[in-house]
Amino acid sequence: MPTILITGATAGFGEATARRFASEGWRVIITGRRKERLEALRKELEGLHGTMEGPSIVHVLHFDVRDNAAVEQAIASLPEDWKAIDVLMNNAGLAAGFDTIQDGSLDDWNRMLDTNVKGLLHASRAVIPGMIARGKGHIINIGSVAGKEVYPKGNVYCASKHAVDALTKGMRQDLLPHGIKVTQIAPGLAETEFSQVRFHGDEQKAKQVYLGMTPLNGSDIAELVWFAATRPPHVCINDLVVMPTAQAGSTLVHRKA
Ligand code: NDP
Ligand code: 8X3
Repeated sequence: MPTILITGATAGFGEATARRFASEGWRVIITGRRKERLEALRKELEGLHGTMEGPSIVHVLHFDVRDNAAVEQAIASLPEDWKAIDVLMNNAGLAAGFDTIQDGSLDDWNRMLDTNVKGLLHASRAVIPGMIARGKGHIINIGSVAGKEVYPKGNVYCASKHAVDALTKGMRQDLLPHGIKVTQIAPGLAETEFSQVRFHGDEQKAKQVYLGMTPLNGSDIAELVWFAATRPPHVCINDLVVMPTAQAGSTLVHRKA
């Protein structure tokens, strides 16, 4: 069975994608910083989709994508029969803060750029050599509509997702001779833990983001990852932009009173 490695599988899109792929019989490498969540998810998915006598279908790697040495060490530590990663989902990411550029916090900026841009590079750098050696593979980067347009107070988050957009194109060009597919999925408003993180745990502010409209959810994105990953070998989905029906742009959302 094929293997997918998902960065940021403890919540939101990554967790939903782990559930989706495990339910389809794929082997899933789940990663993130919150180890207890990873272990709980592993147990649950093994219970639902594994067999007592068969090999495990979920493997846990615990690392912070910002720490290149930790990423390298974790990927190198994979048991021999887990090393052939077919799909890498670069999903770990966050927005921190919602401030004008003149009021932004340096700590928030570093968290976003180190996670969304450098974290994606660290995971890719650790996985790509194996894909090149096998002459196949698929990298699925989770960008955002914030990587397609800039909105007020989105400044550094938007810059980080524009970087994901550029890196997706650059990776596709450089990996072309190696038969490696590179896809970007760019969602609009989706209710996960994203806004809780962005507003530093302020539940009220987080809820307001989705007030009066139906946002996307983790399963909606997992479905697109599944679609992209299961096209025939000669087909690469380059870029998928997806918004809730109630959204037509970063600042254009139709809300019911
Ligand atoms: P969640 O906050 O629900 O999940 C984020 C995941 O990223 C968690 O599993 C978290 O794991 C992981 N993560 C964050 N920082 C790190 C780190 N330093 N090292 C390792 N893992 C990390 O958010 P979403 O599921 O919504 O977000 C997933 C991706 O989708 C992000 O890249 C986000 O920018 C993007 N996105 C989100 C949208 C939305 O509206 N929700 C829309 C468009 C794009 P842990 O904390 O355990 O490490
Ligand atoms: C998350 C979507 O609109 O909050 O990337 O930037 S948005």
